[in-house]
Amino acid sequence: MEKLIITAAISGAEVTKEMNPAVPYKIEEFVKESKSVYNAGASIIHLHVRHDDGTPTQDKERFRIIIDAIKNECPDVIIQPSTGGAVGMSNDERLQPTELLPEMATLDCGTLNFGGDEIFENTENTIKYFGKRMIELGIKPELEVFDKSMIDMALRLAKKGFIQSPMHFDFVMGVNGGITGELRDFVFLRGSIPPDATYTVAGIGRFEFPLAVAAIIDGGHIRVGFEDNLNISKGVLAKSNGELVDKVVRLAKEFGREIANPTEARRILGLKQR
Ligand code: KMH
Ligand code: ZN
Repeated sequence: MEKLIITAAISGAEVTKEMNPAVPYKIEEFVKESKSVYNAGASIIHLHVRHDDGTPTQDKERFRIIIDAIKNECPDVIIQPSTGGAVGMSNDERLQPTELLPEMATLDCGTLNFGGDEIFENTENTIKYFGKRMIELGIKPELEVFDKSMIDMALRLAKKGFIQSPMHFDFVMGVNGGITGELRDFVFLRGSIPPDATYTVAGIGRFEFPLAVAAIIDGGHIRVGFEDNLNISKGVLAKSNGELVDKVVRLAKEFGREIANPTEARRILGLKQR
């Protein structure tokens, strides 16, 4: 079994300091949270950025400043910018961080309800547009799937040349409007991807750690972080993103699964360091 790649989704676009005071907004807070996850064993940082007041932004310059500041402290960490951004942003607004030529970026594979009146919109043409852009720029997409139909969409678009193989999926499980985080649904998703594909699983809220254990046993990879879950245990806020990564590392050790460093993660995912 390959070593375990841990991705830390340290900020997201929806969670706020009111929900957990450690959610990063300012540059120094992004650096602090990045160091906490890197030192704990994460090799990938899934990155959304904010203005100092917490407003989510896909501004290229804000990404550049925060990525440079993170790389100063964590030189070999893999930065995976979001191209999902926040609900309501335009396609070109969302794509801005790809101009910085990251090794990886997310590629969201379908539209879904996102709670209340919110719709996270990713039409077929949007997915094609993002996929084509990432092929042109040599960026490996992490295919964000919130439901089984989004795997089917990715497989169909791969046949048409908009996504290259081997594919790397992120099963985001437990979003209101997406697939649940039940083990039955995890088994369904993981059985629906091609044999040469890799996957990571991001369980939302209470699903984060049970699904982490499923991936540890199954040979998959794991995403944790404030974007997905703010608590270290029921009713107890995590003090940092690093505390969430620490818990995954402890669980992996219990099951004898070793943790991948960034070099090993690059090999497993076929990334080229720039
Ligand atoms: N913030 C969500 C609307 C991604 O990073 O690609 C979308 C999201 C997915 O977080
Ligand atoms: Zn995200």
